[in-house]
Amino acid sequence: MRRKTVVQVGICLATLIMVATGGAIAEDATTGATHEVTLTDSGLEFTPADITINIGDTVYFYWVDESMGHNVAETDSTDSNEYKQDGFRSGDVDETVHYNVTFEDAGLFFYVCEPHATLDMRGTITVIDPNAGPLDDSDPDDKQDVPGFIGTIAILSLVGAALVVRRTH
Ligand SMILES: [Cu+2]
Repeated sequence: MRRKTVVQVGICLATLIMVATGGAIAEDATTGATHEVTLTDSGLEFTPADITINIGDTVYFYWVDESMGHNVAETDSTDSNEYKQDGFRSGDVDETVHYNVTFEDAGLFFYVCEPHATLDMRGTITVIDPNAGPLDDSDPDDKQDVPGFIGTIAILSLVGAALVVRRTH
């Protein structure tokens, strides 16, 4: 009876570790973090103007009671001042704006403040897929080692449980 309990605990532990590992991987895939972009004191620059985020993350553009009205409008390229058809856009210029955009696709996105585009009031958002692997090759095995290691522990737990089962017979 006691041995049976040990087996059950072993299997439970192995299952828990595997579930926990799977959960951690899933969490990495959709972080859903929010990144704030606001205006500098001059009110004529976005800050941070260039950000890198993960797929599924949200960029929160905001400013409150600015002396001038601003907006956010996606453009085609880093030197375009024209709103890109069907791109993201916060709406008409306003002294106070709270605007969220969630990015579901990897890529490089450009935006301007429409009335101040000619003053170079613009920014970029680089959206990366965290599961596509590292951008550089500095630590290519880093991420794979962790689940591999935990997976090994899970398997060892199962083997241990199986050994206990065998001994009881
Ligand atoms: Cu502006």
